Amino acid sequence: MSQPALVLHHYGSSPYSEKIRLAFGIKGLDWASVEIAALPPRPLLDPLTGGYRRVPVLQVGADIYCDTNVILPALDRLASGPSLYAGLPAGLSKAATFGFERDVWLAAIGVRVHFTGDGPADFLRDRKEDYLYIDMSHAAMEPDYPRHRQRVAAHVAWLADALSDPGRPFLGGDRPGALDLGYFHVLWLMRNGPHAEAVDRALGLEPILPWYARVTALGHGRPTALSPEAALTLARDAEPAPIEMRVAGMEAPGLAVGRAVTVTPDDFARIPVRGSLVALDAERIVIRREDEKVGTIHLHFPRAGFEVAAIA
Ligand SMILES: N[C@@H](CCC(=O)N[C@@H](CS)C(=O)NCC(=O)O)C(=O)O
Repeated sequence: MSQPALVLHHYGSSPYSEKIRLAFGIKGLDWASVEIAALPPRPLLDPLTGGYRRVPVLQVGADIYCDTNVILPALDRLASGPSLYAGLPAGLSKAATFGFERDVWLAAIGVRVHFTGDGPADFLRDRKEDYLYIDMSHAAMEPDYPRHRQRVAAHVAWLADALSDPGRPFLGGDRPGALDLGYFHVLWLMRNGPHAEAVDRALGLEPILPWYARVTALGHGRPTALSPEAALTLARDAEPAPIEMRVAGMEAPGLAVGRAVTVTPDDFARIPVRGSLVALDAERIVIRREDEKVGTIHLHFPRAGFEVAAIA
């Protein structure tokens, strides 16, 4: 398979970005790394995303993949290297990851804040107003710490059970995959830093630390730094790739190819992205946008966790 240029827009402390960096490691890929700010403004990313503000974003020429739930299947489809869905049915892996991330994301942030205290004021303001819609200061989250700890610990116990067979180094068996990464990055959010051992004690992580070390050792593949300006040029000079899917089955009235639509996350950072509908099936939505800096681009979103609506 010829290797398309894979560009990841991300920042170092982002757990969802770590999920994708490790996927590059599993697949042994070369990739271009565009480091972005941990909070907006991100003026050199906006032309590519049309307002989608979460991180990471994968760019393959003029195709932009928003959300890790669409990035991982895209990597598997487009890039060489071992499958991210070896050992387990892909649907099981996707469903378990989605459910786990949804159930524990705020609780995991609460656990982290318990051990690390407050971030800077502008960070707290941004996360409250434009991302999580809650106050993630230590003072606001601390009363919920026992509930948050308990919620995460219940999932950790299931994870420990799933990994209890010593002949099973990864969740899918001998080979690492997307499900390992879905669990790992949330634990990484909480453990990353000098307080790791305290987190281990609080959550009962001891039994799964050998697995955690194995996932860490997968590494990040081979990144090369790319400037955001060069990424915009790559998009401008490329055409969106032909897509293999069309609008399929049983959809709401008005969802036809070419129709103006919005695509909006249904959990955090609920900012609608406008475009014209290119394709939609049970797993993915693709919309087309025109931008003066980058020309025509296709944005790809997962169905799970996003709402698509025709614009009246
Ligand atoms: N469901 C999304 C969640 C992404 C997400 O919440 N990412 C965090 C960073 S790890 C984020 O966007 N935080 C706000 C920001 O960086 O602007 C995915 O799988 O990509």
